[in-house]
Amino acid sequence: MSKPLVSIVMGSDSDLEIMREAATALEGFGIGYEIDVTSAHRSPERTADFARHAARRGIRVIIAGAGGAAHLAGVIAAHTSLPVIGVPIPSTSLNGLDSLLATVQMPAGIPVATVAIGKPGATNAGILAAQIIGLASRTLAKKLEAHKQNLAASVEEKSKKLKMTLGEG
Ligand code: RP5
Repeated sequence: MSKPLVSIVMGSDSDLEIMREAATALEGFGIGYEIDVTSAHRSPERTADFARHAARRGIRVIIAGAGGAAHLAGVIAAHTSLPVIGVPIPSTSLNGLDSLLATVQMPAGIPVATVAIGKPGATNAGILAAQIIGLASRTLAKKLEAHKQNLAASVEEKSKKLKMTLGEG
């Protein structure tokens, strides 16, 4: 894989099934990434060290997923000027509403770009990271345009199938 430009981190290995979706999206755009576990609460020093050193290691965007009292993205954003995308993980009995509110409600001055709860959010985190990196890469910008065209084509396809099913085709 190419040099990692995106760092995907998560509060626990139990978040991996969801956070894999961010990795899959990045792979689709040919963007190198690294993936690891670090916790805002269980390993605060490791988390701060990671955030402080990410930029000088060449990382351009950080995607952070956590569940429950989900402070990981916010704590990372406190220690770096890199853009941080937060993915709320539905890992408690509150089904991710807790993680969403904990991740999105940052005080003014420390932004975290928070995406939807769970797998759709993780996918979008990967795409958003690609869009940020794509600002400085014509090749990547073209891949992002193609992605939108593919989405539009898939809707046309669904429309045709629906009409066939309803006997209107
Ligand atoms: C959070 O607590 C993690 O991000 C995870 O979503 C949740 C549960 O972690 P485990 O108890 O499964 O390690 O910090």
